[in-house]
Order: sequence, then structure tokens, then C-alpha cells
Amino acid sequence: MSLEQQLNTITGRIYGKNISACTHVQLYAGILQLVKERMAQARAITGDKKVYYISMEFLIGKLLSNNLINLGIYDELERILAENGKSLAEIEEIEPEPSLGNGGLGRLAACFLDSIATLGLPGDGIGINYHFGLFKQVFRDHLQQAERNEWIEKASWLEKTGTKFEVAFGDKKVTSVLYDIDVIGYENGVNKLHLFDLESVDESLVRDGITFDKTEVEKNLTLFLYPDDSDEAGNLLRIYQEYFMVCNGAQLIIREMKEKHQDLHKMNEYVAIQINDTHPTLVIPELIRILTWEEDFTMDDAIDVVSKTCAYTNHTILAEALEKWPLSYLEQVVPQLVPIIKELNARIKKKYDDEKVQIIDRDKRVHMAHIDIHYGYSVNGVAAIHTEILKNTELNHFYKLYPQKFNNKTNGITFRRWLLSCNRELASFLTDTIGEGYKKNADELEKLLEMIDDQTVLDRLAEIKRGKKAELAAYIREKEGVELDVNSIFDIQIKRLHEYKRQQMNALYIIHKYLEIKGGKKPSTPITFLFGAKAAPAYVIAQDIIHLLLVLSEIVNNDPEVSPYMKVVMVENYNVSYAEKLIPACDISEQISLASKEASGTGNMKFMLNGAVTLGTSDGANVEIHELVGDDNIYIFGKDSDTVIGHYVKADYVSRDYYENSPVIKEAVDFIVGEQTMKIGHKENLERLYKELLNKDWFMTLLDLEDYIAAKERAFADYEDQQKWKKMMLVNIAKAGFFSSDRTIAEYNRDIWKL
Ligand code: 26Q
Repeated sequence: MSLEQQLNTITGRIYGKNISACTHVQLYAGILQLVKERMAQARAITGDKKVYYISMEFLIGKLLSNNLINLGIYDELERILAENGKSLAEIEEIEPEPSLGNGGLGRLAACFLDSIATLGLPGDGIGINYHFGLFKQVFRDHLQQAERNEWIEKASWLEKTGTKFEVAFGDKKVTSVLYDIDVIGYENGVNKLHLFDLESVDESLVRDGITFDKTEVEKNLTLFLYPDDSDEAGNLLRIYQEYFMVCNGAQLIIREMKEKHQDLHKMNEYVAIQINDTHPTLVIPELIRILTWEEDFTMDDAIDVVSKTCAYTNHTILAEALEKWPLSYLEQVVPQLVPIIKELNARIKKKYDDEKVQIIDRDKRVHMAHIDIHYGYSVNGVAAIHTEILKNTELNHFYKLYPQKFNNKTNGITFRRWLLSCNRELASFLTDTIGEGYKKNADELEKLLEMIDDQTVLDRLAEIKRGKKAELAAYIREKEGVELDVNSIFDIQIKRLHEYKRQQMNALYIIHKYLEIKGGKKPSTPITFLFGAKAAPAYVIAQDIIHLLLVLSEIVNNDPEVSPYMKVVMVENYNVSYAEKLIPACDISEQISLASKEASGTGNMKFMLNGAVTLGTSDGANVEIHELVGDDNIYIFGKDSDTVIGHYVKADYVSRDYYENSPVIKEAVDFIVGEQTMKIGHKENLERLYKELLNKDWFMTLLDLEDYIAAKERAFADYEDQQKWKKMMLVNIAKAGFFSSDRTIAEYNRDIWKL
């Protein structure tokens, strides 16, 4: 059946109408159905060995456009709809975004599933079916408010399976139900994302915003995703969620092995389990429990085979983000795992007396990462510098014990979503210029380098960028009510709000620029500063930084002397879908974390691929971007990681010294609590932030501020030379191939999974 016939049949069946008589909402439902039918017919990827990527977060984002592209029917469908007077782009807007993750870690898991299927590797995701994704952010009175974020509709990507498992929390038993989402590779077969839910979940427990009745786990366990990114949240419910996921995951894995008549004693020959940060760590004791209690394994055999099956990825070196659970919590939630964890701990104690490598510390806290490192066969960081820091400092004690376990896997992004889907104009220009090959072999983007002196290529790149800036401006006009100047420089910082990512440093620059313009020093090209960021509701200083940004945007945008030269916009409810609109429109990509703190970053890669130039510190994957594009095609500033780590070791960073010794810094910091901000904003928030910067500044904002200002001025000055800028765009796109998650996954497979 042709695509058009199939869609007409479906809309006829559901609505009794053909395509041209349907509304966009009806067409969305019809196309959803069509895509699901096509994916059901596609080849299931199989093989002797399978990887399970287990993660508390899969930030998959909207799936319609991506699935159409991967099925190879996007263009045809777009044409059919247009012939019937319909717009696929508008239909795509109707899909609710599944925001089942906080940020980088969750989005990485989604990119990885796409690449695993694209490479034709057998590999499924295992996670939780949260009824409400990461909270919806609304701004009121220059403050962030959190509202619930529904995404599940009657018709959605979720397919209810017949699978049910029992999960025991001590004496309390719950029943799970399994939903699957098909993951189709680019012109390849299908894997599954398995999302577990509670059978007895009760949405009516949700009250105002994101508050809910916390008493009955059997009703609330899968309601919400924890809105934390790298912050401490020592909460029992989180452990309930983690155990719920791994207990279901372990049962699923064992059931699939048995269905294939695979010998559990050789689990590691058939299965690899990739543990996404420490959140799924309990899968290790849980598998050991099942094998010893239900499968007659000796403890030695169970530990041995599980240790050869599980591999751990670390995503952070922030000490406060490493999970350490009081043993008493585990005794309450999963008493059945406690004897196993104690046994694992006893074996380590017998072997090594170094206190730093113990699983249970003297305060009776269980270090989840230590379980993974001792009882897994691989430990990887997510960018070269990050892995080096793990080996040399943070996890040095473990590296000395197990040097062979440590390896680096620099993160990547799926080019299907972050190029083919979000920037169709650039993708089709690349196809015209260097051919189709780059879609399956990202390294072929380098062919673009041969065209560095081809004026038509350079001009076309600039034209595409301008088109994307105009599209974004139209969207922001509608959503945020702000008029952007398409001729201005689009300088963008989008990522979770965290002090180490230093949005506050960008804010201080904006103050500096504002004061310069007020003083009569006007930039030759206007600048638009764009932000998008959610802050964990419990993270007070992060809320204060959002407040400052919102107050600054009001001051700047409403000042007729200044607003022709600069604008500041913090977009509301930044999410994956917003990122897909912002990234193609960016000129300058802000990647300004304190060196050593950002494990990798992946937004940096998305911007580069879309022709933005990075302004960043020597941190995470910025270091590798720098190596690839060379000094002339990136703006690197700030103290390096060795210097920063040295400051922490010697405890000799005093932010007040920087404030007092630099009139530029002092002027900007003082503005936070000046008359103008106080008139619009809240004294409490602004003063707290001011004091934090002066008295603590744990992430050393003031250390790098002057250098940051200088680097930013250099970038703006270079933008005046459009010819030079176009060449920088071209080099960045051409060198982005390394950051395809297809490369990352091929490395995971080569070194860790061996499928
Ligand atoms: C932990 C305990 C309790 C509640 C929540 C959490 C929690 C949740 C999410 C802790 C951390 C996260 C997310 C971390 C994260 O996104 N890390 C980012 O991972 C990216 C992919 O590797 C990197 O590129 C980023 O540098 C890193 O910050």
C-alpha cells in the first residue's frame, strides 16, 4: 500500500475522513498510528549477545519527526500532506514532549538508543514510565514556578505489553506493568525501550504544582521524575524508584535469557548491562540475590558472573552528586538486598584495608559507585579530560586497584535528531555539496573542508543560519513576546541551571555590557543573549540566578538607550523541543563551566554541528572540540583544570580578593544589589546571590570573569569579519563528525559490550 493510501485508510477508520478533510490534530493521531504500524513491520534486531542500557532517565523528546526520518518516509509524507493543504511541521508541534529526563545524562541515553539501533546492534533500554516528566517551568514575578508536566495521552508511543512482574520491598509487594516504545534505527531495524510502571499507580494523589501525597509508595512510585541534576536528594522514594527499576529489569533480562535457552551461568556471554551513573547500581546485588535465591547459584558463582556482565558509566565528579545512601534507608526499602551488600562489602574489606575503597563507610553509608567499580568489569568516563581526572584524582584509589577496568568513551549525539531533523536546510545543503554519505558515516563531513574557499558554499551556510535565526525570532515573538533583531549576534547558553555551569558569569558579562552601552560605548553589531534553564526546585541559589536573569532582561529590554544594541531573553520551559529550535540559530555557543566540573557536555557538540562557534573553558568535551578545530576556530578562556583543582586542594581561592582588585568585577557584582535591580526584583534573592558570590563562590565565577569578558569581546569583534566567521562555521561543521553517537556506540561495543 502506498503511504498516502495507508494514511487515508487510517484516518478513514478513525474519523471517517480522508487526509484533506482531517484537522491537524486528527492527522497527528493518524500519522502516529501509521508510524507504529510501520515500525511493527520492521525487522526486530537480534543477535547472540544483547546489551541492556539501564537508566533512570531517557530524555527521548518528541518522536514523530525522528521516527519518520529513520523510516525514510519524512519527505514523502511532507509532500503528500502539502498536496492536501496540510503542514507536517505544524502537525509535529501537536505532539507532547516526553521529558523523561533532567538533562545531559537522560538525553545521552536517548541518543545512544538511536545509535544502537542504527548500527544494527541488539540493545534495549530499561527505565521507568514516569506519568509526569520533568516539571513544566513557568515564570511568575521573575521567579521560576514548577508545574506538572503531563505527556501521556490516549494514543501515544507507549505500547502496553502483557508483561507483569512482582516487586517486593521487604513485606510490601507491588505489581509492575511493562510499556514498550519501539526504537527504530536510521534505515535499520527495531529495538525496544522498556518502561516499567506500577499497576496500582494513582494520578489523583497529585496536588498543586508538583506536590503529591508521599505516603503510599504503591500508588505514587512512578508518578514523578526526580527534578535533580547533580544535586543531593537523600529521599527514600528515590531508592524505591531505583529498586523498582532494577528489580523489573533483572527479571526481564533473566526471562529473555530463559526464552532463548541461554545458560545463566554464562550470562556474560549473552548479556551486557550498562549502568548509567550509579542510579541503577542495585541491579548488581539484585541479580546476585535472584541467582542465589532462585537459581541455586553459589555466592561465588553469582558474584563472578554478574561482575563480568555489568559495566558502569560515571557522569560526574561533583562529590555532592555521588550517591551515598544510609544503610538504614536500604534496610527500610530493600531489606532483602542488605545481606548481599554486606557480603559484597565484607569481601572487599578482607581484600583491601584502604578505607577509601570500602562499600560501607564508617558512618554506615553505602557508596553506590564503589559497588559498581568493585563488582563491574568496566568503568568509563564521558570525555577524555573527565576520564583522566577520574583516574588521577577522584577515583585514583580504584584506578590503582583496577587500571584495566578504566576507559574513556567520549560522548556523542545522534545526527538524526541534531542535524537531519532540527536543521533540514543545512542537512540538504550538505547532501547537495558533499553527498549523502555523511548520514551514515559522519566523518565524511570533513569533505566540507575542501570548500573552505568556495564563496557560494560560505554564503549559503550564512544564509541558512540567517534563515534559522528568523525562524527562531518568529517563534520567540509568539512564545515570549519579545522581538529579536535577526541581524544581531545570537549568543546562547542552554543547559540545566547549576552554579558550576556558571550562568551567573554570563549574567555578570551582560551587566558589564549594559553599563558600557549606558556609558556610550556601543557595539557595532547588536547582541542577543539567550538563556534556557530549569533549576531544581530545592536549589536555592539556582533559583536566585534565574531571578537575576529575568530581572536583567526586563531592565535591558525596556531601556530604549540600550535595547537597540542588546537584548536578553530567558525562554520559558526550556526542553528538548526548544533546543531543536535554538541550536540551529546560534552564532556563539556558551560552554563556560568551571574547568574540571563538566564531565563532558553534549550541547557543545550539537551547537558545533549546526555551525556555531564555541566560547568555552578547557572543560569536558570542549577540550576535544578545541583539538579538532584548532585555536583559530574556537574561543577558549579561563583557568585550566589543574589550576582549579590546585585551588581546591590548597583552599586558597578567595573571591572577595578578585572583587576588590578589579573595578570591572566590582561594578558588575555591585549591580546585582543596585537600585535598578532592587526596584524590579526581590531583595532576598538578589542579596543572597550577591553574598554567595562575595563570600563563597564555590565555583569560582570571579576567577575567570575578566578573562571571559576579554574572550567574548574577541569573538564579537571577529564576527564583524563575516568572511572569517563563515569559515569558522564551516570548520566547526566539518569537524563535528567525531561527535556522532554512532562513533561513541561503536567504541562501547568494541571495548565493553563486544556484541
Ligand atoms: C541523584 C540522586 C537523587 C536524585 C537525582 C540524582 C541525579 C539525577 C540526574 C543526579 C544526576 C543527574 C544527572 C546528571 C547529568 O545529567 N550529568 C551530565 O551527563 C552528561 C552526559 O554524560 C554530561 O555531558 C554532563 O557533563 C553531565 O553533567
